[in-house]
Amino acid sequence: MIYDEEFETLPREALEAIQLKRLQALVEKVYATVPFYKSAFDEKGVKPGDIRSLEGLRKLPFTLKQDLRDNYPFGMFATSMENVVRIHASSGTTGKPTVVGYTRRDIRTWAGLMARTLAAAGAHKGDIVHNAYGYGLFTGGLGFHYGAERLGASVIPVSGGNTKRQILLMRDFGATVLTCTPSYALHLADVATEEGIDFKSLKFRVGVFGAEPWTENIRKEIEKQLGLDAVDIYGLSEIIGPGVAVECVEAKNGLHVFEDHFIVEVINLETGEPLPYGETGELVFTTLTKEAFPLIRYRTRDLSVLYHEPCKCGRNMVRMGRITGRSDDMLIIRGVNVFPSQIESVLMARKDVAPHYVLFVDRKGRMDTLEINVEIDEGVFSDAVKDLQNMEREIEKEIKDLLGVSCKVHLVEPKSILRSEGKAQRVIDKRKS
Ligand code: DLL
Repeated sequence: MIYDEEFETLPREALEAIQLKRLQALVEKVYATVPFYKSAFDEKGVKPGDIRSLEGLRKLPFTLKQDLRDNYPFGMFATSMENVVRIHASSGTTGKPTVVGYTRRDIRTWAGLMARTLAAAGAHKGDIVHNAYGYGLFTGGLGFHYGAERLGASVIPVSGGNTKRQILLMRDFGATVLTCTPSYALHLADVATEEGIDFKSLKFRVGVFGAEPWTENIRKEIEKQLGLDAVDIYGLSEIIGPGVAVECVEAKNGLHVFEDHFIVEVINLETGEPLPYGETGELVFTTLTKEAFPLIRYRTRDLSVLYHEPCKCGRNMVRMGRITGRSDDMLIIRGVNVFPSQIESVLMARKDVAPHYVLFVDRKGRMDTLEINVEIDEGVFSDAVKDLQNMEREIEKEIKDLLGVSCKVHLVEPKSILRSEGKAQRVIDKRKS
């Protein structure tokens, strides 16, 4: 179902007219209210009145994560704190948290976008949403919560943790929509099996999974183990939280970006030049309707690709491909650029290992080392050390063939890798500590 038929199916021209009007109002506003933007615009010699077309966006400066840190905590807000009704923050791996604020209208906008998101994923009024995204400073829990209520579904604000009890609640309440990170979805399935419950016998029809990278193979694995349609959702605290882009359940092929609220660009990492449709680069977003914390050309460091071919669901907005990595999670191992997602694709293409792994990167002397712990699939019964060693060598060869780096693979016992209730940590780079 299309929740916001009027906007989600707008012809390109009408959509761009709305974007331009909103962009012009936005630049006026941030120039007048956010000292950071006044000086960034002045430095580039651009005035709000110079933005006469959407192409004019290219004249505007980028905003970097560092700019948010420099203005910690509330320095980027475009309204006085009196109008801010909600604060969220994301911790990140280093330094200060990134702090974001919402006015009352921002919360309404966000709820509307999340209702669209859930509807695109196939949820509707009457559904029971088991919301296992974390509640708190993280935007996942409350973002889904408000969206589900707006849609008219019943939401169970279960948050992360206490997995056994979650299984019980899912079964007894008959939830039909599951919302959590993809890694937690797999963990839920494992725990259900341990509890003697076949996850597939539960009432779930669809799952809306995001907040961390995952791959097509993980999607297949989740769909097989959980017996539901697994849909990808993308978002980040800085832009609004979840609700920036989502796949439709009809096609499950690329995430529709809600372009009446966000302008999306993909840029070349080195030059900062916008790239044409179909080319991979860094995603950059400009928020068009946010009041408390608007952002101009925010560099997300997430890598993806945009395409504009029409989708069979009828939505007209540009689609982005699955996130294939982050510009800052790229590991350089002995000079070779390696994205964890590439290693995951090798592992997940195999039937004999489970979708649970950790990469350890270290330096011995002058040599970078890469070791991979991956759980053996429970269905593989061989205890013969020789068989397991052969499997390890085989995986090492596949990785070497694909990426050109040698590594050491260790098969570990099923369920021995720590499960996360939120975002999974899959890379431990000891060179950084
Ligand atoms: O993760 C918001 C969110 C909540 C999205 C629930 C989806 C579902 P942050 O904690 O600020 O916000 O983290 C944002 O997570 O820049 C990406 O690197 C990553 N990320 C989010 N969704 C996806 C996805 C939320 N579908 C950061 N695929 C982003 C890959 C994702 N990475």
